[in-house]
Amino acid sequence: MGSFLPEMICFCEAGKVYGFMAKQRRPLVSHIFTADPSAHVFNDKIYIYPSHDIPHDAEDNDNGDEYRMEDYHVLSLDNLDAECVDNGEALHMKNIPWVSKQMWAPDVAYKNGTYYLYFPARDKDGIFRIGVATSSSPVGPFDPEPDYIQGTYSIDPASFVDDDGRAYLYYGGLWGGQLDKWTKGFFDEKAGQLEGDLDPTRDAIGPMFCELADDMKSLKGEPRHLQILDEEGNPIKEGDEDRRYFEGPWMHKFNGKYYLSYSTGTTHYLVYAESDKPEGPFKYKGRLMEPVLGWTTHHSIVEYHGEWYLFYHDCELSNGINHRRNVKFTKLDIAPDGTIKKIIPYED
Ligand code: FUB
Repeated sequence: MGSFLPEMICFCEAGKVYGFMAKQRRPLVSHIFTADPSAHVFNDKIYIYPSHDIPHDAEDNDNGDEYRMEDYHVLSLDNLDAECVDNGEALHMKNIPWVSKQMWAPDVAYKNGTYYLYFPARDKDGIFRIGVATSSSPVGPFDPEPDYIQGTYSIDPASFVDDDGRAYLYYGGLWGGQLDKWTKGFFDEKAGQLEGDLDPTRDAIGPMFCELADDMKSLKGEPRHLQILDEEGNPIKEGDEDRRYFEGPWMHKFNGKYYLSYSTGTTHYLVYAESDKPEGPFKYKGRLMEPVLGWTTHHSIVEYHGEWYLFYHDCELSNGINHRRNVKFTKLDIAPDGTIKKIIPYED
């Protein structure tokens, strides 16, 4: 990658820390490490809900133990040329009774005057669950529910409120995210799909999907796996690491169709699939971003003033340390049929 450095300095004022002047493909803030950006437009401003990486010197492992996050900060942009504002701590795990550690990638939904922050964390038994916290403000502080959302497990919740007001949760991630430990219908510590466990003929595990109940704090019905099909209509196999679901789901709607995008994990791509319905089945459509610097890749897609943007992260500020990430954005070109022009992160 190039050796450019962001041009703006970071400064503090009245208890708020500001980031860099927003520029495409540059870190939005540098005073903290941030990742997994879920971007939304509320009241004509862009709000970004990232993970907050904690620096340390321990080794990485396949369990994701290096991702030790304890709280969330909400970032905001008044417009795409503005300074990125860190609105301070919005939620800390010390205030959530069921959480033991690892507050991973969050997302937010807005409904009827309330903002709902969905977040994964390990419960007291070390099992990843999804919790919810509420606020009357998009930047929090968020008030957590005392227990996790019953029926949930794994990581990376992405919420989607459709035009008809129905709200959905997409979630799940392999390995450290534990989705591959639930294939028997219960949590099996010994199960998994690390490289040596892959069966190239078996259908890949799809992300979880469920409608949210009217209270937005519980599930309506049973969560189930989404199907992602190839061009011939066959389920993508778990050996197809260039296309199979790994983690980081996102849903956007474009010209009446539903687009599920996600990370392929081991091959480090962002890819997407299309459906006529929020619950799928989804047909694989293509790759939307080539690998970034760092192991993980995790994104969101948002429309702002009639244009579409990809929010994502890489490890530019830490020069490649996997758990010291920084969020960025870039403009997306989407054709009328929904095809997304692939982003090559350090070119074009
Ligand atoms: O930030 C921790 C984990 O790394 C996220 O939950 C995954 O999506 C990956 O980005």
